[in-house]
Amino acid sequence: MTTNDGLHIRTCSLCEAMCGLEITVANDHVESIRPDKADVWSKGFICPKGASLGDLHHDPDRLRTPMIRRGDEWKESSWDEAFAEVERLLHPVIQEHGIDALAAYIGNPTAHNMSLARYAGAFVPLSGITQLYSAGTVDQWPKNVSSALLYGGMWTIPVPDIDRTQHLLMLGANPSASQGSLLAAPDIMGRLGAISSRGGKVVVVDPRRTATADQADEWIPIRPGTDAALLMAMVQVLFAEDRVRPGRLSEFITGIEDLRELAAPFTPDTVASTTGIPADTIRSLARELSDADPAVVYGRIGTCNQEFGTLASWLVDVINILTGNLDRPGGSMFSNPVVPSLACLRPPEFAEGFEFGRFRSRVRGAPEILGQFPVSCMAEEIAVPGAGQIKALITIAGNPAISAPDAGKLETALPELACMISLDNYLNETTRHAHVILPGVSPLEQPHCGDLIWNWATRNAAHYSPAVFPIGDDRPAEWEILLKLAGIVGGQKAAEVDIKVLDNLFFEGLVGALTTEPKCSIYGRDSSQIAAATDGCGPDRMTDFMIRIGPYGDGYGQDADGLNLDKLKTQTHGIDYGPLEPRLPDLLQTPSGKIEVTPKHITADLNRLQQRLERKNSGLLLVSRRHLRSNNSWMHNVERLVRGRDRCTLLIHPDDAASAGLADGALAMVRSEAGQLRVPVEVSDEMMQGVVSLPHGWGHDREGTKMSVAARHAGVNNNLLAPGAMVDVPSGNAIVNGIPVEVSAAA
Ligand SMILES: Nc1nc2c(c(=O)[nH]1)N[C@H]1C(S)=C(S)[C@@H](COP(=O)(O)OP(=O)(O)OC[C@H]3O[C@@H](n4cnc5c(=O)[nH]c(N)nc54)[C@H](O)[C@@H]3O)O[C@H]1N2
Ligand SMILES: Nc1nc2c(c(=O)[nH]1)N[C@H]1C(S)=C(S)[C@@H](COP(=O)(O)OP(=O)(O)OC[C@H]3O[C@@H](n4cnc5c(=O)[nH]c(N)nc54)[C@H](O)[C@@H]3O)O[C@H]1N2
Ligand code: SF4
Ligand SMILES: [Mo]
Repeated sequence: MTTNDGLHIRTCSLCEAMCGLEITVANDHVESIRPDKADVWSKGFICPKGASLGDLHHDPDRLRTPMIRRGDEWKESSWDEAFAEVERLLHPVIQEHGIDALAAYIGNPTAHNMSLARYAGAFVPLSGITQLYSAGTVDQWPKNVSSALLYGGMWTIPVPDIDRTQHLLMLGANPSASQGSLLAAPDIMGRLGAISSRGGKVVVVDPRRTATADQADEWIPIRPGTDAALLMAMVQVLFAEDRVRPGRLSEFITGIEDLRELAAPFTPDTVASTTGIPADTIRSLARELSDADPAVVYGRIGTCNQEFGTLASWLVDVINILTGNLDRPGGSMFSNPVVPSLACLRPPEFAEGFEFGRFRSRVRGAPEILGQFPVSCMAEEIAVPGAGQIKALITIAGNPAISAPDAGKLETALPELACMISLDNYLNETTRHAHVILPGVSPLEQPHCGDLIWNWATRNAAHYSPAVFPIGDDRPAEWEILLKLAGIVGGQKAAEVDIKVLDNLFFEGLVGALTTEPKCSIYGRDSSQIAAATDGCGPDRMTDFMIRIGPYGDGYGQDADGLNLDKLKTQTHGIDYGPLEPRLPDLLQTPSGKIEVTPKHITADLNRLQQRLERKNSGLLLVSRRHLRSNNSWMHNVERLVRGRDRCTLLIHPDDAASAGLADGALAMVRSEAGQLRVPVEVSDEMMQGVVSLPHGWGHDREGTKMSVAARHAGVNNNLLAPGAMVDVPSGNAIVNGIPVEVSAAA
């Protein structure tokens, strides 16, 4: 028996559900993964992805050794050689062209990885890197903008309290596949079913009758990209029918009367033909919501990465505010995480409130939003020569070649980089262009303790899991890789970067900053004493610190019974502090200290929405979808998750299929302004007429990758069809839902 053998209790870090697992290891091999019934948070729920973590861990294609590419040749290398190569390639670029010639792209798994989540925030300031791109601008950036302006924090995002609500209006989300997003709640479908069982109602607004819509009490098909028009009309009805009742929060809200005026033109009759939803239906949606007690509106990715992402994201909250459902049990609430996230600390540059467009992108002049340009700018910033051109790129747990719009342009741009470094576990569609790949670890090879995800959990809970398979001393952890990279980018020689020094620098800086934060429990304390009283290093030390200054922490001596990391570690099945409690007005960080319900940056976009109402609906629109057995682009190499029927199909309504001369299973040619691809069709009345759906995250047929299973189930990359210039104006977020396409039979 080796040391890792036995039963391990652990959180699945793949998605926001954060399920507890029982992992049995024998002969250093994962024998079985079962739900942990004693987990205080997930209570025995698990999905097929969690059960396949062993396959992922043992996947022979997963990289464990650094890789260096010279021309078309890849060679395994030692860590020292790999970091020396990073230095060799990166230093001349920075010396010749300055730090602005180096960009970083940060991908989604960062948020689910204990090391990366905590040290991406260290990498950026320590390296001095200025050009930041992320998956966030194809995802939730509109919600970040809305929350920054409404509440004063980009991650101050309220969560629908689904366990206590009597009415849920859900737009652009399909938790039957995603298991919840900006909404952490294991067994979410069971919880939604419980709303109906206790006499409440679930209404789903989606162009596709998803499995979520199927289970719901009502499905309302909507023309993609028009949720803002629907929601604005609901606001109009609330005012017109004297149903606006913000309740307890009234004295903490500014701008309600402005809202009445702004909403006036958007009557249900004016938006009906654009949205495809009859005016009477819109009126009943508003009335039912305002009559239900409590009720909540929730919108997710379909309301974000679309034409009016910010307006729709903002209006979701506006309706919760107007109906008195914000910050109230059964409404839309703010969690109070046991382990607060560093990401939630407001950057000093926004101390006086949020400003946008402080600088512009070089090629298309896109304004910076929350410090980032749209990820769709990245391809042109690499391709177009001139001062400020991106010459080097570091990707951190991201696969933009598949996940970013205008994938065709990025594919031609990436090979032009003088230096590309990827911190990633696979040789895939993106990393095949890298000069050096620094492998991360498998989810079972590092401890886990979530932070940011708990920000939108339906309860205040926490869980710490030790690594199942320790990586040993010969491999650096991902936080160490990030610090090493930060040092090299900062100008140090690879061999001379002292990770310990950088870690202390970052940690002590953090402690110092928080002792000057009036709302923090250690305000005014001696920061060197606090730092000295925190043991260890790396993510564990940071986690201990955040727990202790958090709402349930010991406050470094303030509450002897309070929590710290050691105590949390003894709670093998997690710790649960119960359902969410009201947090307003304390949480507000806006300049006025109130909820500023009509921020100009957002309401200015209503003109664009008004113009949309004048545009006639025509042609087919493409939307994306997810599947329970996929995880964005990167888990298609797990055989048991991809076997069976081909999932990468174009879903199309029978009438649209007939017009295009397509029978079920036929090969279609799909064309957009950005590109074209061939894909088999699946004819189904689950699509509304005029809308087709393709999953995202496929297209594994590229040469030079090392994902043998995925290559056999390649599918197509739907971002070849997404025009990079299509962005939601106030956030810069990509529009990947609602792309005009033509569909015909492939020759
Ligand atoms: N058309 C369309 N495009 C979309 C979307 C859509 O709905 N439609 N959705 C968007 C959304 S919401 C998102 S979040 C993005 C996702 O965009 P990305 O984050 O760019 O893509 P992922 O597919 O998540 O790729 C993750 C990468 O991280 C690597 N990886 C996985 N785990 C780890 C780890 O622990 N450590 C390290 N170092 N690497 C790891 C994988 O090998 C993979 O290369 O895609 C967006 N793009
Ligand atoms: N199994 C699995 N789980 C995942 C992921 C995964 O890839 N696989 N990805 C993770 C990530 S990164 C994210 S961000 C979350 C996303 O989680 P969700 O937001 O639940 O995302 P989807 O499942 O893509 O569902 C989006 C729905 O929006 C609909 N839609 C498209 N356009 C519009 C529109 O204009 N209006 C409206 N009302 N609806 C529209 C689509 O038809 C689709 O049903 O899932 C996470 N969880
Ligand atoms: S739902 Fe599945 S992937 Fe998500 S945390 Fe639970 S087991 Fe993991
Ligand atoms: Mo995402």
